[in-house]
Amino acid sequence: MSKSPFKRISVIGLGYIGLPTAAMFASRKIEVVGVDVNQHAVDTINRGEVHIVEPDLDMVVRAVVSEGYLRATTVPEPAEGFLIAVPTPFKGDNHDPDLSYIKAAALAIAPVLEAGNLVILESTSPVGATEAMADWLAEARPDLSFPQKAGESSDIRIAHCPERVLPGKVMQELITNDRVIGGMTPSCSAQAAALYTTFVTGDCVLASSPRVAEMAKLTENSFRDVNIAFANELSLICDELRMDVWELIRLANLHPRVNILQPGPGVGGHCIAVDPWFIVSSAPNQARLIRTAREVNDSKPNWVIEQVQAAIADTLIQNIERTPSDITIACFGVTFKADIDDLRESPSLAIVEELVRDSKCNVMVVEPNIESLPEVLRGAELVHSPRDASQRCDIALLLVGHREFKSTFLKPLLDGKHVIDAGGLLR
Ligand code: SAJ
Repeated sequence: MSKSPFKRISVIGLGYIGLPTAAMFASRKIEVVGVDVNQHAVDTINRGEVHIVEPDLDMVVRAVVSEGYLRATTVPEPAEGFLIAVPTPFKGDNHDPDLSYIKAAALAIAPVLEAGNLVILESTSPVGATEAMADWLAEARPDLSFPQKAGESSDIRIAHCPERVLPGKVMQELITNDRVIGGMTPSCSAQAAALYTTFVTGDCVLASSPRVAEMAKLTENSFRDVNIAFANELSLICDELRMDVWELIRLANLHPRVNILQPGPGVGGHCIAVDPWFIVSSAPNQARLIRTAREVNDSKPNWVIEQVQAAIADTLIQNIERTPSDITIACFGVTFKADIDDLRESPSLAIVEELVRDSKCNVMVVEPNIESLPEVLRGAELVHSPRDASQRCDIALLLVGHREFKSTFLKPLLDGKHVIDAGGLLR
């Protein structure tokens, strides 16, 4: 870590990445102006509170707002460095990237840009997005020179430095993870590296271009997606061959060069299930494995639902007096991964949603991390006690391995129940 040459920076987009990043710079006594289009987020932050859940973030935001180092606003202000951390969702149904948030952020800061400023794109982006951003800025400010035309002598420096932090460990990984820095010129990279070394203790590694840095981030998440797809495919094969996939993976992983990930109900979150499509969109004819991995992971929730339907049919056959409304299904976990409260893009939530809508059974949701069920699960019952749910259910659908669902505790409770262990909770 070193003393920053930057005295005042601005972070555009105060979400899951932007707010922790803004708070981290502010904690190093740099004046940070946070900008967001969401007035509620701005007001919340200015009260020293947070609108997102991330361990330790609330504490840091409270401190830096009260000390005056972090302030939020809806209107960009001049600064020496700008970091853009806005969403890059899909456009339409085709999985093509939507750069409109990046464009809107670029056009919002353009009027306040001054010669000598650094602009960093942090949003996970398809290859070419940083160059597109540079073009939008140059169009908006013909009075300034940009690296795509002026090279090293440009007034404005531009770089792509993708965020790579794991939700749930953001405040720790922001500091310790290595950073990939892709400047449009060597001095763009050098300036960006100088900014991050304010708090990053990992290495700031320079990429030869923003395009390689963009691709590196997409590659990391695609690597993980392809490996999870391999595990998910094994779970289907094992079901067909009547084997326990968890035992199989444990045995195969004894090999020193094999490290298979875990199958589950599907891949959730907004990163791993999204980013591989950006590669497919850029090189559709080459990215065949990456596309297939996405399809394998996306089809896993339907397979789990089929397992539940088979269990319901089985229960009805065993007792012909019963109807589906006499059957209770307990679903263990609905968040997108273990030990968080985030329901966004959760495959488990999608599974339970369909069961509530179509199964005609009573559905219990056992979820220790949320206080109330979302509207899409209206009709289901939220239960906090795994013991209570286990006693009352006919079918136990195990989805997310929260720490409250330890195998040694759960296994005896579920004795005699019809168990579908999609998340490997009993392994
Ligand atoms: N999952 C499995 N099996 C596994 C591991 C994960 O089914 O063996 C599932 C999880 O249950 C979850 C999904 O995959 O539904 C994604 O979870 P995750 O913990 O693997 O990753 P994310 O989406 O929370 O964060 C990822 C991280 N990327 C990598 O690990 C390569 C993080 O470092 C990135 O910064 C983040 O995406 C991002 O913002 O892109």
